[in-house]
Order: sequence, then structure tokens, then C-alpha cells
Amino acid sequence: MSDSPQQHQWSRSGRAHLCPRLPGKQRFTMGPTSLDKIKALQKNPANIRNLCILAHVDHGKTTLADCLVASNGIISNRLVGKLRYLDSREDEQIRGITMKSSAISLHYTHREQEFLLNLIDSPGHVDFSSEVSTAVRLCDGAIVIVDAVEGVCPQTQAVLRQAWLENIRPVLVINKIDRLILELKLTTLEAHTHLLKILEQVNAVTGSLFTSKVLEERAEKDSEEPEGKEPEGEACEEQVYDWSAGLDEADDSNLYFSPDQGNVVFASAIDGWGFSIQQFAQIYSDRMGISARVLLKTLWGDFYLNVKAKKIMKGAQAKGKKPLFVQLVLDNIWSLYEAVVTNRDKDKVDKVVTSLGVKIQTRDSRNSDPKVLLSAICTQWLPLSQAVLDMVCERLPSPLEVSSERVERLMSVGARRFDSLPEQTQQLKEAFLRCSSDDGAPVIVFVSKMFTADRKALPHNRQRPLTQEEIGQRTELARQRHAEKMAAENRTGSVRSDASPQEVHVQPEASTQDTSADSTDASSRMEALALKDPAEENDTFVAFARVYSGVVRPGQKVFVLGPKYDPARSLSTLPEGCSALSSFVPEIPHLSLCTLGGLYLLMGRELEQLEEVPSGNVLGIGGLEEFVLKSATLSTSPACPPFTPLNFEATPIVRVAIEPKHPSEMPKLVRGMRLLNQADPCAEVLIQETGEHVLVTAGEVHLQRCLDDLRERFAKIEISASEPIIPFRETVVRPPKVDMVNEDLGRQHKVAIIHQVKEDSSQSRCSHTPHVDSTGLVTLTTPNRLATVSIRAIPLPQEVTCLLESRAELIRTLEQLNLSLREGRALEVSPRTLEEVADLKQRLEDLLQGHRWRNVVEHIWAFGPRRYGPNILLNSVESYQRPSVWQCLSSADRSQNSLRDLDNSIVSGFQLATLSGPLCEEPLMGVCFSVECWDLLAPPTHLDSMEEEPRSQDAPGDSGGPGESQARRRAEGDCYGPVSGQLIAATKEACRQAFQAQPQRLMAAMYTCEIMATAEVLGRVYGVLGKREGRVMQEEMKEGTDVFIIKAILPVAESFGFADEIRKRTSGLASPQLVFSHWEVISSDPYWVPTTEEEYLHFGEKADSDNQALKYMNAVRRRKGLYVEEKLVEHAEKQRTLGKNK
Ligand SMILES: Nc1nc2c(ncn2[C@@H]2O[C@H](COP(=O)(O)OP(=O)(O)OP(=O)(O)O)[C@@H](O)[C@H]2O)c(=O)[nH]1
Ligand SMILES: [Mg+2]
Repeated sequence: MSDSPQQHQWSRSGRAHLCPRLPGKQRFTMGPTSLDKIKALQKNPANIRNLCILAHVDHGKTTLADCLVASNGIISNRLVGKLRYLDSREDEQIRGITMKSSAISLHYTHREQEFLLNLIDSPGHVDFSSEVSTAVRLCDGAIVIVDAVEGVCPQTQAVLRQAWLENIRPVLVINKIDRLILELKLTTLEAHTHLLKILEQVNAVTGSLFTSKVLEERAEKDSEEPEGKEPEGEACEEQVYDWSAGLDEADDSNLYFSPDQGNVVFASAIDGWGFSIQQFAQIYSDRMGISARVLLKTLWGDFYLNVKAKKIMKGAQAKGKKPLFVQLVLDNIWSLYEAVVTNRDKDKVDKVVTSLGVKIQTRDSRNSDPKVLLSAICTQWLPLSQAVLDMVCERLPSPLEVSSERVERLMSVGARRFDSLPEQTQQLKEAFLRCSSDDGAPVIVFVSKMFTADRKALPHNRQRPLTQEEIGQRTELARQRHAEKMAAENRTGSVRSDASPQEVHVQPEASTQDTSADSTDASSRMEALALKDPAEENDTFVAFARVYSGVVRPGQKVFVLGPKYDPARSLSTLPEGCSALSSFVPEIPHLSLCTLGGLYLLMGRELEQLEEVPSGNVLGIGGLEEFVLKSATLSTSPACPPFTPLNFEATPIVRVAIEPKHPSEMPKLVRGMRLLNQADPCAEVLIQETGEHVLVTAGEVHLQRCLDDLRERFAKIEISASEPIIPFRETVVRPPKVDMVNEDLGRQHKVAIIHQVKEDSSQSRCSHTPHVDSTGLVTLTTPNRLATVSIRAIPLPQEVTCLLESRAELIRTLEQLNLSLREGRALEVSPRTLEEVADLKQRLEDLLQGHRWRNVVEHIWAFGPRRYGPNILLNSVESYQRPSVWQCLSSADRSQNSLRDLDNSIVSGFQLATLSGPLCEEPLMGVCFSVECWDLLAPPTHLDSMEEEPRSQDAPGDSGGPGESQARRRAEGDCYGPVSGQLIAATKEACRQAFQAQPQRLMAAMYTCEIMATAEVLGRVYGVLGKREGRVMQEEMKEGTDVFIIKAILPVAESFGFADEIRKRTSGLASPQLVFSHWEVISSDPYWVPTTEEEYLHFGEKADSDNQALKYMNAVRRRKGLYVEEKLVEHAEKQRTLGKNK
């Protein structure tokens, strides 16, 4: 801590220019906002801000949200940080992490103007990053929070990227500054340097995003310019080549976070304070008579105060002076903490309180926890909500400022370009930009997720407090009834003696309560009861949505546009002027008509009923559960395209099989899983071929939440979940040169492999034994002997596999392009997509070098499995020239070659073979199947027609020898079914055999994780990593702290319980985030048995030392109910021993 002149200044409290009081406090007045006010504000889009809070896990999003919620009087200031109001789920409260994004509408007055803030709090845990995507899509701006101690973390980068991809503007809050004071005990100068570093880190991330975008745009521009066109005229003489890449001209001044730009707030959410430079500039300009403009420029820079000369000078660092920011800002805060928390100096605190002009209640000043007093002072002195909300109102855009770039991006799906969309669709861009709520404006709504709400909590089902008038009416009714009853009793003269006088008196009072249920309108109650189906669930789905244009009202009819909906096609079929309001709408694929249910204002845990919602607002919509699965675009115009799908960063990878405890409850489970699928943006629910119900989630924490949801919400039954199903991949590698004891291997190994293939194939169902030559080429003939294929499996270089894996999406687009070309449909492709395809091709060519791979890229037949997987089918058939998969790149290529008949059967066979491999029926990866020969004995058209002819003489199964006549073979053909099917089976089998003719390996999924740990627990972290076969890739110390950052990779198979174990072993100090990273070949051979003498010596006859690959393989086989060889080996050995003894 620096020697603190301001300590003196505070003691000289009369002058107290360093006890800055916040100006204009009077404008910070907010009470609980009435619904009517919010409804009025919803109509003025210029003063609406739709924003979300984004950050790495635990950086303080929900705590900040608490501060903002408290500013509206929804919760008390005392509960800020304790309540975590937006974490409304029980498990969120228990675990202390947010799992679902939730929204709340707040009201704020800024510069005499009233603003409506639709705030969405998002989760920071990597498992829930899909929830972040759903939040970001509905917003125009974001508050990005960074923990002042931890700095930029993996999820900080991820959320900055997401904000960037969605074109929303971020502002920054550097939170937990109190930790720099109390935990790290930094001096003000050190803290200043630390804060500078954090800003640098954040800006570095933004900078790299910006650079990549500019370079991309530049590349796009280049590709659009006609090739070979020379710059003309003078320019040509002056410039020969421009290598600037456009970075110099691009304007990035508004892009970066800088306190003097007004887009950074320094805060401690837990203590309730926060400030921007603007606030302090205002304070000191009042006190010191320096212009606020000058202060704004100099407070965050290398400037210092020359008191004697009464000047602000440059070069604080060089001259060893305290920068202004330290002297005027940080020193004050540090001193306050010192007085209140560290020293508990009552006198000084009193002086500070007086000088700041804040009011402290006695119970706060007497509280044994000094933080209570601190927060009481800070929340009045530098209220965080004010700092943040001022920044939000000033720096974040309103819905009216949506950029046309963002609109085009939202509207252009996949490879399609905006200007290729139909005219009417392009016109909708105007509607987006105007954000108009006129009645004539088309309604455009995007639903980013579906969430469940308790039916009883819906506004129209909620018991609302009765108004005075109603209470009066009801009392009157009850009195009348009572009087009637008394009169009746008097008439009959049967007054019951046991009726106490109290009962009579109590009745009118109780009626306020009672009659609400025991309403006079008994018939309506009966109706309600009749409607209530006992099996009906308590939960209902509400869509989390935003209106981009028009006004929505309950009961309105709109189109639901599925992700595959194509406005171009439907506009040509639909009658002119057709809209969702038309009385008749013909059937169009991916287009359905729905009626909106109730509309709700999202208020965190509560929902409020709305009669209409104008453009530019975030809202909840009921009644869509039948129409929307996870997300959807709604519009009254059929010209509206579906919005681009949400960018999900996480890959769902953890799978479990689920079954009900009681088998009879299966239907409930099925229904529950369907609901879960709808309610979670990224969970996947599927039924495997084995009949298992499988749930795929993004990680362990996500899995836990899904299981809890199933048990308590959606299925409401006891369920049991299997151990996580770990995904594997199967691949082949080059034959090893050394054996397991590092001895050189001769040819003997190869022989063993081929031997094994032969054995396997003799067991196979295929009656026609494949021929395997010594190089691994497998030749197989279809049962009808009309087609023969020869296939060889070759391992792809690792870089190629990685490339294919990372460009899967592009390959899928390429496949679609090829399909439409084959069908003769023209598809407008954006030049960027073509560029990417060309780039992929080029990179493949670069990576596939050498004799073996000569010209292969041109001859790629297909990718698989699912047509975009990381395996290649190669056309090495000399006599067959087929169109290349790259045909979209050159127009010339298209018509030259045509496909041979049955081409598709080969591709399908390959797809099937790559979908599940022979090791344990897991997908293949990194394998190239080269088709070297493909003979068809008769033209298939002939064959097909022939199959219809009646046959009599040949009995099925009577397969003839090779010398038989062709006619006889044809005659056989029909008993095996269509030739295309046979060829598929033969290709599949040949691929499988070819695969087995090579050394096979399993591949394991790997996580990367970043663990932050202090030096004392580092050893234990390594211990846990080592035990679980993790590898440390990098270890570095975070500057200015004693925290180490360890980057490690860990097999997914070993990861379950890893985070918990680490947390336990380090007493909660280290908590890793696991993110799926890549696939890695497990080096051991699952089929390995000792063959050489040394290996026998080393591993023993049974070779029962750990073979990790074998263990994994057998575990998967056992799970899938496949044959596991393990036991057989044990018995075989026993029998042999017995045999010897005989
Ligand atoms: N020291 C300190 N702790 C804080 C501050 N803000 C929040 N915390 C603590 O940090 C922890 C995480 O806070 P949350 O607000 O739940 O963080 P979050 O970003 O919402 O976390 P997720 O939603 O799970 O990503 C809690 O224990 C808070 O009390 C702060 O300004 N200073
Ligand atoms: Mg949170």
C-alpha cells in the first residue's frame, strides 16, 4: 500500500476533495416499477436496451444482476449477492452456479429519460454454453464481466467470440476489485498495472476477432474481383501490389474497451460498488475546477497531478509519479477498505461517512461483520447499478440501431447469399431495420429456447391480492348469504344449539379468503374442475423470444418456419398476398400455422401477463409447445426466412442410457425425455438401435441437471442411468516397425494379421470368401457374381483427419451442393463458401503429398459416415472417371463425366462401413478406402429388367463354379434381390475386411482443461491428473498472483468425477472446466497377443498386463451386447492345459 496522503486528507475532512461525493444522486431514484409503466416503455424502442450478462463461470454475473434487480426495488439491497435472484432453480442455488439463462425487465432513469432494460443473466459454466447462445441471439448488447484476479479465462474468450459472431456490442465490467485489496493485498500502483494488463488481455481477444474478420472480408473482396484485372490508369503506375490486407483502413477505434471510451466499469458486485471514469471525472471537475473533458482524457492514462503548478502532466511512469487514476480513484477506495475492513478504525470511518454524506443505519455500523458497513457506505457512494446502467443506456445500441450486416446474417441460411433470396424476402430487411410496431408491419419473432414454467405460477392462474372494491363486494355477498341462511333457519325454526355465536361472526371476515375459492360463481368453478385433467402436468412450456418487427398479441395467427423452410420455393406455390391471416393456406413443407397463447413479461421468477408486445422487446409466449421443438422463427409473412441456427460452442459428448426403475413406467420416461429434449437447447435424446434410450449432454454437470430435471419435472419417476457411455472411434495405422518390447519386426507380424483376417472372414455370413492379397487389398464379389470390388484401407495422415473433422460443416454444405448439381438444380452459393471449399481442397492437396497420395484429392468419391465424416472413399478405378466432389468449383467439369449406374451403392456401402467398425461398432475415423477395381459383368439396367423374368430351374443356394455360363449367373441374380442392395452389402463387407487387414486401433475422445491452482495444491492436481492418464501440456504462473494455470489433456473415458476429485483434493481451490478437444489414437493394439519369444518373456503367455485399448473395446462390446472374446481365451487356455495333461 502506498503511503497515503489521502489518509491525511480524509482526516482533514473539511476540504475533503478526495472524499468525492457523487453528483446528481437525486436522479438515482427507483422504486418497484409498475407493470403499466413497463408496458408504456415497451412502446418506445429508442429507449429499450436488450442485453445479457456474459462471463466465465463464477466471475459474478448473477451477483451483478442482483445489484441491478435491487435497484428496481424488487429485492432489498441487503440481499444482493446472497439471494442470487435470477438463479431461481433449486439446484442452481445449491450448487451456486447458474444453469439456465433467465430474463428480467428493469426500469431506469438516465438523463431525465426513462429506459426499459431487458436483462438476461446467462450461465458461465462451459456445460451450459448453449444457454449463452440462446441469450445472445435475443440481445443487442452485452455486459462482459471479468474477474479482476482471474483475468481472461477460456469462457471469457468464448463469450466474446459469441458476442462477436452475433454482432452484438459488448461493454466491460472488471469485477471483484475487492479481491485485489483484501486477498492479493496489492498496492494501488500494483493494482493499476494489474488492471491495465487485464484490459490488454481482453482487447487482445477482441483484436484477434477483428483482424480475422477484416482478413476474411479482404479475401472475399479479392475473390469477387474478376481475375487478371489490372488496376487501371494512374493507380496502376503508382501501386504495384497492395499487401496492406485492409487492416490499416478498417476502423477499429470503437471496438476496444477503454475506460476513457466509457465502456468499462470497475466494480465489486459483492460489496455493491462500481464506477466509471466519467463519474470520477465529474466529481473532480466539480471539486478541483478542472474541466471534466480534460479529466476524462487524462484519468486513465499516463498522467499525473502537479499540485504546485496546478497542472496535469504527461509521463507519470517515466517520472515515477502516481498516475491520476491511482491518486484520485484507487487510493480512495483502498483507504476506505483499510479504514472499514482492515483496521476497523471507527473514528476514521465516521469521518469518511460524514465527508461522503452517506447515511448509515446503526444496525449496519454495529454489525460484527465489517463488510456490512462497507457495503452500506459503498452502495450509497458508488452504487454499482448506477454505474453499470448509465453505461448500458449510453453505450449499448437500442433495437432501432440493429446493423444491416446483422440482419443479413440472421436471414441468410447456410451457403445461401442474401442477394439470392427472393425479392419479397429481401424487402423484409427493411422491416427489421425499422423495428416498426405499426399494424401493417409484418410480425417477425425469434424463439431461442423453450423453458418450463409452473402452470400455477402463470399470471392468469395465480391468486392475486383482491382490490378493496372486490373485498367489499365479497363481504357484502357473504353478508347477504348469511342473512338468507339465518332467515331460512328462523323460518324452519331449527336453529342448531351447537352453532356458536363466534362462527357466525367469523364468517364475513373469512369470506375474503373463502369466497375466492368458494366463489359465488360456482358454475365457473365446476367448469375449471371439469377442464382439469388429472393427468395434466403442472408444468407448461413458455417460449423465450424476441419481437423483431410488428406487434404480437395473444391469439394471433403466425407461421412457424422450420429450419429447412425455403421462402423461395413456397412463394412460388402460395397465392399472391398470402399471409398467416389468410383463411386458406395450402400445405407447404416446413411451414405450419399456429396461434399464439398468452404473452408474458419475463420478471425472473415471475411472469406477468401482457396484452400485446411491440417490436424490439424480449418476451415469453405460451401455447407453442406443439409447434416449436427448441427454437423457431415465427412470422406472419411466408417470405420470412428461418433465422440462421444458433451458434453452439459445446459439443454434446457425454451419453448415458436411461431406464425407469419400474419397467412399467417406460411410457412416462419416453414422454419425460421428449419434454427434456424440448426444454434444453443442447441436450440430445435418442433411441439407439439396441432400443436403449440415450441422453447426450455437454458434460457431467449438464448431465446431472438433465437427470434431476427428468426425475423431478418431466418424467416424475425413479430412473436409473448407466455409467456414461464413452464414445470411441476406430481407425487403422501403419504397420508398426517394432514389437511391444521394441524389437524390430520382420514380416511375421503382417502374416499374423492376414491370417487373422482369413479366420474372421470364415466366420462371416458372406458365403463368398473374399480374397485378401498380401498388401491388404480385399476383393469381393456379390452373391450373384455380377459385380466385383477391390478395396484397400489406408490410414490418413493425422493432419488430414483433423482438417476433415474441423470442416465437417463445410463438407456437409459441399455435399448438398453436389446433390443439387446432380439433380440439375442451380443453387446460389455465396463466394465465401466457394472460397472455403477451394481452400479445403488446397489444404488437402498440401497435406496429401508423396507417391502414395498422388492426385488423390481430385479422385475423392465421398466422405463418410453420414457423408461428411472424417473418412474418405477414393476412386482408384482406372476405367471409371466420375465427376469430382469439387465440381462446384469449376463449371467446366460439370458435364464432362457422368456417374456410372450403381455409383450410389458403392457410396452407401462405404457410409455403412464407416458408421460402425469391426472393433466395437463405433464410427471409423481417419481411414481412406481406396476402390481399386470395380467390375460389373452386365449392364445393371439389363439386370433389373431381367429380374422381373420368371425363373424356375435354379434352386437358391446352388451356387455355381466360376466356369459357368453368364446366363446361369444371371439366372441366379434374382434370388439375391436387387443388385444395388448386393453391391452395398459387398462394398460394406469389403471395406470392413480391408480395415481388418491393417493394424487396427481405437481412438479416444480427449478433453482439454485449464486448471487454476495455487502452489500448495499443485502437487495434488498433478497427482489426480497422472492417475487419470492426463497429460500436462503447459504450466504458467499468472502474473501478479501466486496462481498457476495448468493446461492439460485428459481422456473423456477417465474424466468422470475428475472435477469433483480435483476440488476435493485441493479443498475447492482448483476447479477445472473440461472442454472437448480432439480424438487421439490409443497406441496399444486391442488384438495384441504376444508373438515373439521376448514378448512371451516380458508379458507372459496370457498377456494379462494392462491393455487399455482391449479393456475399452471389451467394455463397449459388452455394453452393446456384442460377443466378447475375453472369456473364451481364459477357457481355451484351461482346456489346452487339460489337454496336455491327458
Ligand atoms: N470477492 C468477491 N466475490 C464476488 C464478487 N462478485 C461475486 N462474487 C462471488 O463469486 C461467486 C460467484 O458469483 P456468481 O454471481 O454466482 O457468479 P456467476 O458469474 O453468476 O456464476 P455462474 O452463473 O455459475 O457462471 C459467489 O460466491 C459470489 O459471492 C465480488 O465482487 N467480489
Ligand atoms: Mg450466475
